[in-house]
Amino acid sequence: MTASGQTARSCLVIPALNEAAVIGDVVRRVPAGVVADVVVVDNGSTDDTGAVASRAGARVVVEARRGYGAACWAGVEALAPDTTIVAFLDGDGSQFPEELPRVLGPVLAGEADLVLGVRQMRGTHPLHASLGTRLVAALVAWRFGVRLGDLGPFRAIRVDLLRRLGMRDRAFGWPVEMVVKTAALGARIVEVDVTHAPRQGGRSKVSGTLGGSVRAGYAFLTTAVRAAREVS
Ligand SMILES: Nc1nc2c(ncn2[C@@H]2O[C@H](COP(=O)(O)OP(=O)(O)OP(=O)(O)O)[C@@H](O)[C@H]2O)c(=O)[nH]1
Ligand SMILES: [Mg+2]
Repeated sequence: MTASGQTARSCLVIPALNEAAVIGDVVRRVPAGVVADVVVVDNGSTDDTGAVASRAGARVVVEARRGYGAACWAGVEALAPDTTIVAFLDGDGSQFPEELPRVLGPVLAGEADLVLGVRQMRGTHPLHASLGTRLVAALVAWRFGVRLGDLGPFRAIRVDLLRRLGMRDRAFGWPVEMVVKTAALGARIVEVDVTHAPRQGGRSKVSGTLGGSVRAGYAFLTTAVRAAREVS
């Protein structure tokens, strides 16, 4: 039961594009009994991502439309209708599935509507990779008075809130849109520390390169401005 008296059903969605080298390990590291369902959303990988994830025990959903947000949304649409909380983490092994209880905890306790994992970086992290995040955090603080230390991908949200947000971005602005709209609605955001390691194999699609970071940063900011306008 959650603090609100509702029976909680937590599920995990993992977007994955060509992560065959690591996705099996990520799925196997999800602690037993913490989530009712692990959904890996494969966007037409050209490697064995789907088969590896399935062998590791995940339910694999295929989404033809490319994009991080398209994959996350397809995962949400594939959840059982009685799912109350959905968590997200990446399929590249950067986050630690063992830390899922920490990320789910404040939502389960009825203390948060959205929990954001604040990345505690292991190893070097290029400055350019956090530029977009910093700009969006500044916008959210200025516009909605909500101070955030990070906008990382490891997070958990109440499904009823997520459905109210009217999520539109289907690419890398998706996580930003979620945070900005949640802040704009005045819903409760709680931050918890999570470990963040370099990807454990495979190739970067987003922020691993300078060009990728600039593109992601630009997408973050335009999404944030649009989301803020849409809700307020
Ligand atoms: N389904 C789907 N997943 C994607 C897509 N692009 C990226 N991903 C996944 O989204 C997650 C984040 O992408 P990454 O390439 O790790 O981006 P990043 O974390 O900014 O960069 P790294 O420094 O390489 O870790 C990974 O699990 C990818 O497999 C996509 O178009 N569709
Ligand atoms: Mg990554």
